[in-house]
Amino acid sequence: MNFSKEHDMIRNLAREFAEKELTKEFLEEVEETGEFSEDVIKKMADCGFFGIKTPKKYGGSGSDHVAYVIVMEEIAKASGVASIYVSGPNSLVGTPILMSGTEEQKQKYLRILAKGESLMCFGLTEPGAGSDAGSMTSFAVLDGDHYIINGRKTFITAAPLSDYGVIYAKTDRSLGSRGISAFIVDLHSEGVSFGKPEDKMGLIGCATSDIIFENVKVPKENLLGREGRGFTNAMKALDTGRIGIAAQSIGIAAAALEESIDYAKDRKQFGTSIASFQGIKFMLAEMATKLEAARLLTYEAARQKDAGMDTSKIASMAKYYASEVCNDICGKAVQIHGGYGFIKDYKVERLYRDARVLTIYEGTSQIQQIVIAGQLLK
Ligand code: COS
Repeated sequence: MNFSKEHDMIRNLAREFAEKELTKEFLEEVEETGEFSEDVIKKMADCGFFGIKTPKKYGGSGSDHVAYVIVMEEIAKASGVASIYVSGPNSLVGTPILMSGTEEQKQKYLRILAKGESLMCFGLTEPGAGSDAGSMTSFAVLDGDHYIINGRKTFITAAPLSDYGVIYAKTDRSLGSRGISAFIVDLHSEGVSFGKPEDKMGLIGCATSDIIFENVKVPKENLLGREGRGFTNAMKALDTGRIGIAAQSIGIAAAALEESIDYAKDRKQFGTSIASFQGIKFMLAEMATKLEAARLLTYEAARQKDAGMDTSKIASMAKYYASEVCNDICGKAVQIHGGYGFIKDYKVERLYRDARVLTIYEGTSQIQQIVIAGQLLK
């Protein structure tokens, strides 16, 4: 793949950052404590990783989706959880504000996000509304100068760490998904509380929890976009978000392949390195081929996005394929490592756990298939 000079520079910056900051010792500490240093989050923001495609006038770097994929790939290769912090401000939170925000909202929130001054979360999912996001029951009613929000959001990435959230709620129950609106909510408002952080299988170091809204007063001017356009806003945000998850997938998969090659060359059995066995060679060849195909699809999705094309189908294809392939590659990486792959001293153990959610969050593989088929058949 050919990249511009600017893209090569961005890749080098992300790679150098990962080597310097996301060290083995640091990541072990994250796994042990479940906490990710605020200092490292700030350093990522200082490198410009939180506002990669945010226009310069809103405090971002003014680059493009290819650059975003590059950074996600490189950071995820070192640490899946670190790439979660990159993903939020650039995609699920930044995109809805960039797309639908007023000039004032953009000036305020995009700047905060890009500079890493505050984290923000994306509140769409509810206990009873996961894949069927349009069936949410959170409700917002206009009362004078404020909306009053009631409801519960679930599995919200970074919720307890965030100062603000882009929160979706129905403003008209009779209109189905056309009755959903988006709001920017100050999560320090009275009536907002958080559930217990989930004890997750992977991506440890970024707390995920419920957010509960009990008669939360949100100023009228915090409506994001027009009333009733929230669902479309969320779907468009996911079109961008899914390219980011594809990038995260190829980063994690690339790390698993690299670890497997090194291990296979090093590990001796039956008097020779296991890399000399056909059974291992076949696995490595399959892993590398699938990874390359996933990379091409992911970068093509980013290129189409940068060209202003409708990327709904290709974003879902990239997310679907790259996340499935990543799970396959991480599974094979553990297999190649044998018993060592099952213990925490080896990086592939973490990669295998981190990979698991990739075919689930930001839309399951089955939802991606529905989106792809919907586009094919329309
Ligand atoms: N871009 C713009 N608009 C979109 C869109 C997109 N990618 N996808 C859907 N819409 C619009 C439709 O055009 C339609 O608009 P109108 O009401 O004006 O006609 C509206 O949204 C409803 O679309 P649709 O009928 O297809 O919605 P469904 O309820 O059938 O849901 C799926 C569609 C299943 C694709 C959607 O609910 C989805 O993506 N679910 C997964 C949610 C998810 O990823 N959750 C993870 C949370 S973040 S970790």
